[in-house]
Amino acid sequence: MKEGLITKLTGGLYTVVDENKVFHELKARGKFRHTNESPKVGDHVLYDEDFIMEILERKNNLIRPALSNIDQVLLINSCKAPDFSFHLLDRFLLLIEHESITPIILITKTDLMTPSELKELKDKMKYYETYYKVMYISTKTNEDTQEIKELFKDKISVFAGQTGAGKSSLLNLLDVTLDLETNEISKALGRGKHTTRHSQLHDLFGGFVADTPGFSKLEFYDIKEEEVPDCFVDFFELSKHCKYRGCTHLNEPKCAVKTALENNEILESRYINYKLILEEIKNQKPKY
Ligand SMILES: Nc1nc2c(ncn2[C@@H]2O[C@H](COP(=O)(O)OP(=O)(O)O)[C@@H](O)[C@H]2O)c(=O)[nH]1
Ligand SMILES: [Mg+2]
Ligand SMILES: [Zn+2]
Repeated sequence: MKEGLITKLTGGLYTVVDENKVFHELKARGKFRHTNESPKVGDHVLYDEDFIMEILERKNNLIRPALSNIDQVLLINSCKAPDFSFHLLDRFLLLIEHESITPIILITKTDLMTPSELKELKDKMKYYETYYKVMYISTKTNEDTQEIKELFKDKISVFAGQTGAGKSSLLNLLDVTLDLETNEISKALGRGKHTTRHSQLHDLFGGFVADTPGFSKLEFYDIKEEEVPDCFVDFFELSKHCKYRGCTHLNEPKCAVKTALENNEILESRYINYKLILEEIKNQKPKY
């Protein structure tokens, strides 16, 4: 049997690319029909002439969109239109960290901020740069995209971010042949619930990029309350100095996170968002 990567699924037919970049059209073996683990885009699989025989172990597994083995999420946040939100940024980071995927923060539409607004934002974003790669871009001002293109090599990447943040515009700037529709909000919403959109991986800059945005639903149904502290990487690093194991950094004495907050070593907005999100997760009703 040979090994390959699923890049596409249409009408029950899988497209699998092998190590020589040769594409094969394959069906899934019958046994997958009787399990709820059917092959999905992003899976590394073993296959023979016509059939996918085995799914190799996944390092992560997204339900919506259906994608597996994602290496990184390019998290797109616009400066304005929609306005930059630290709350949204922290929500996205939690969701991405929870799936053990590496986030890369890309701040778009820098042309819409005044120099002083942009400086203020960049100063605050320095905090995140301790833990994450942070990059700035405007698709309107012919900026150099080389550094962004280099992110993709040998990786499976997904774009995420609010509608209108500039995901499609950025992808078009990176590769004009993609020719994605931009600013088609009304159209996207009118598409109807029943049309399933399957994701596809595009061969781009030496890696693969998914064409559907990941983490489009910013809900926390899969995240347990006790998982939240570890998904805030900055708090996680400090937590080894908290007196209590499993410290939630709320009311426990001798909490390293709260000490750091008092000493201005962590961003106040980050702690506020942490508390808000934790409260939200505590109060959410189980989904049936
Ligand atoms: N001023 C400015 N507008 C942008 C920039 N990038 C995208 N836009 C605009 O923002 C709107 C939404 O962009 P789009 O790429 O469709 O966002 P998506 O929903 O995240 O895919 C469009 O009208 C774009 O022209 C940018 O860097 N600067
Ligand atoms: Mg788009
Ligand atoms: Zn603590």
